Amino acid sequence: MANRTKAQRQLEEFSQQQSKPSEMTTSEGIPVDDKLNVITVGARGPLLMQDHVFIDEMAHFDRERVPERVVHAKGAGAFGYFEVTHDITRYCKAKVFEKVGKRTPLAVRFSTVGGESGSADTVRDPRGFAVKLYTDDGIWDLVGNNTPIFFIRDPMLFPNFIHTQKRNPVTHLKDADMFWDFISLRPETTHQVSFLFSDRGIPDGYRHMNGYGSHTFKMVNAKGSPIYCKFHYKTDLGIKNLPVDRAAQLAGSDPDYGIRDLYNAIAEGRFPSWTLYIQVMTFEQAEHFPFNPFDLTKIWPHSDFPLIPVGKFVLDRNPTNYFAEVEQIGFSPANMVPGIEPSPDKMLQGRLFSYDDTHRHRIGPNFSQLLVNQSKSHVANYQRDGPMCYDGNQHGAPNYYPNSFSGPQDNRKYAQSRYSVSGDVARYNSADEDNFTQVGDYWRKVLSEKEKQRLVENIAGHLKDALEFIQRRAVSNFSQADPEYGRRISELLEEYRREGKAPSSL
Ligand code: HDE
Repeated sequence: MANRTKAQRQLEEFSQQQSKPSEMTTSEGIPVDDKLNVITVGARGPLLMQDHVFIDEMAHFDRERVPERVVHAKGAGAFGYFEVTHDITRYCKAKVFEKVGKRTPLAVRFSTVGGESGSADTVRDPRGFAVKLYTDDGIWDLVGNNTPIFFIRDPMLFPNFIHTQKRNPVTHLKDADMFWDFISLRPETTHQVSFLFSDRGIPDGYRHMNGYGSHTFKMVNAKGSPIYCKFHYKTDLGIKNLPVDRAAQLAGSDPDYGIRDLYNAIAEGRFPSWTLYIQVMTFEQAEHFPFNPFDLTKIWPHSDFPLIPVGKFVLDRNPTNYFAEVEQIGFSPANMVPGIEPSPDKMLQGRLFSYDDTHRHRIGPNFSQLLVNQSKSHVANYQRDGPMCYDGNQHGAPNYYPNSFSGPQDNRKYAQSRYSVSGDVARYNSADEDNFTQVGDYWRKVLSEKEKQRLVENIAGHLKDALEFIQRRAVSNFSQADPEYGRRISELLEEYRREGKAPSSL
């Protein structure tokens, strides 16, 4: 059995590390006499309530699962460090970038988005790429994806958009009408959909894909000068994607392909790494940028805003326990450290509340006390109690502020940069803010002929299952990006129809 992988050998290795098994106890540490037989009245009689060994086990078992994430439920996690390789202190005062060579511990969770916790890793879906940096100034979470853009630009649409990726409430099946109805009604999705159905829509595991903070953020330097920025983390292993047929085969034969690949690579010392870059845009440049620089459906062209290298993310440690360290990890885009601030990007703003809120529901209000979520720098505030408070509850410190008894003090030096805004308070419709220019550029300038062909085949192969009026609306959007793009999809759909594979035959 010499060719078993590290993941397959996990139990053997545990066993080899034990000199002898430890003594079994109940959850309160009381030694257990027999864990194979319940207490009964006579050999065939009923059970007794006094069998605490049995009830302790069963009651805990009944509560073993926390709710899975409403999106990004299936994932893999690992730990490592961020190392600064280039000085960016002229842009940012965050301690994490303080000096070249500085290392900050980090945790990463990769995920698919739409599927449940047991779904296959090799589906066509964006991939989550969330990074938790345990900095000297508390936790900085960069909760990104493997795409520099997103489907929508107004957070109001998010829950409904996600519903279209989930199951039809009647049939409990994924539903092409739901998906393409929404997509075609909201043309701002065209850019991200063109990415999703390209080769990059099915990455080969998690090590061979890039990550992006996606949103526009703000960096502030020690003098208090702000600048807008974007974060890109590019895989040092090079991009690798799975061909559609191989991905489909793996979905059946090895649905945990991504988790396994990451675990074995790290366990065998083949540590994956990513180079972190930033793009920066001054406030003045932002005013003259031809697009809204806070629109998450747009990129900042590298030719105008070149990538500036910053450092490396390295993953060199597997979780020691998946549930404790990956299922219960909680990321939040609201966790920004001094020197990093939100931009007005509506989608980013819309996320700032949602994540901690879902953690309070999913894990519990004291989720930040769990080891994996704990800040490595000190935490001192006036929050107390709540379910599962286990860390000493801030001991004898006063539980109110202000106070005269040396409780923790706030400090104005950490104030965020000031900026002024004006405008009428209203719901602004952003549906038509140039949905197609960048998609057209992508079609004409980025994709090779073979990539174009696979893209239109992937789209038509999925869109064919939607009703014809929805197909037509979707094609019209692709055509507005580039007439050839729409025409080629339309021709393939026509072929499907001729072959009788249109929805009426389903
Ligand atoms: Fe998320 N997203 N999201 N998202 N997201 C969640 O938080 C949400 C968005 C992303 O590995 C949830 O803990 C809103 C963009 C990742 O644990 C939830 C909006 C991007 C992960 C949530 C967005 C992301 C999540 C579900 C729009 C890329 C997994 C469970 C307004 C830039 C993190 C959870 C992990 C998870 C909300 C859009 C990335 C419900 C409201 C854009 C990588 O809170």
